[in-house]
Amino acid sequence: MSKKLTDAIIDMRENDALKITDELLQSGTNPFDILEACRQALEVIGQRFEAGDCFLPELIMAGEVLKQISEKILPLIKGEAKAAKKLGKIVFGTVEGDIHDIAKNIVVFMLDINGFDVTDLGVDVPPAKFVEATKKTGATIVGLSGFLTLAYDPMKATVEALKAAGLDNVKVMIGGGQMDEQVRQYTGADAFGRNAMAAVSLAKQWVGGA
Ligand code: B12
Repeated sequence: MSKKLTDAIIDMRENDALKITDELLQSGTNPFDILEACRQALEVIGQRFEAGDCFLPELIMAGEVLKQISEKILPLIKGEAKAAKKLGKIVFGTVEGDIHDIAKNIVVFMLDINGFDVTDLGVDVPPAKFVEATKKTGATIVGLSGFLTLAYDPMKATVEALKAAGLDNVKVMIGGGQMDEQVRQYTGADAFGRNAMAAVSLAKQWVGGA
């Protein structure tokens, strides 16, 4: 059934994808399995886009479907796992020049329901804005999301701007499509996380809660 969802998204059958999501939820499928089915579909669409087998409208449509599906799913997860106490403050955003936000929204959501007080700065966030928000909130963790190769330099610039502002003790994590350990080294961030759960465990480690 999850495979049916992956195929519906890949084939751009938007209504089918939403219907299958409802059916999966009704049959008690784990919301995380539904998100994984979506992720796989978007990976295929991304590869097709890269190969020139599909174009921007398809990319936009796939993003739109995933947004609608995550809006259906995330509130259900919230019901399950709302943590009572705030473990720490985090400033989060998609870096300058990058507007991919679906993944960021999932990570912010997971941090929130796991007990963190998250300030979400949105997308295309310049380094100075991260610095300003970190100072204002007193956050001890900054999360940088980015999907483009072009996001490497803004990530590096953000890490440098935090240091230049005297926020050396603030821990920085990065993540998103093209990010990996090599990019982490390039940017000078403290850690790279592959998915939302990795973001949660890093944050818990950093506040001493895991
Ligand atoms: C959907 C999509 C879009 C949508 C975005 C919609 C939105 N509101 O987010 C739209 C259509 C707007 C778009 C635009 C563009 N896109 Co685009 N897009 C994608 C696509 C298909 C999926 C991304 C996605 O949301 N995946 C679903 C998420 C949920 O899955 P996930 O990554 O596993 O999520 C986890 C991790 O990312 C992690 N995570 C994310 N952030 C963080 C942060 C931290 C701290 C941590 C720890 C973890 C973490 O946690 C998430 C949840 O578990 C990717 C291909 C891909 N597979 O990545 C291309 C892709 C990223 N796009 C690409 C490109 C080229 C573009 C455009 C430049 C196209 C164009 N010509 O205009 C523009 C860029 C616009 C800009 N300035 O940003 C390329 C990038 C190539 C590159 N090397 O830079 C990709 C890789 C496609 C490809 N293969 O060519 N895109």
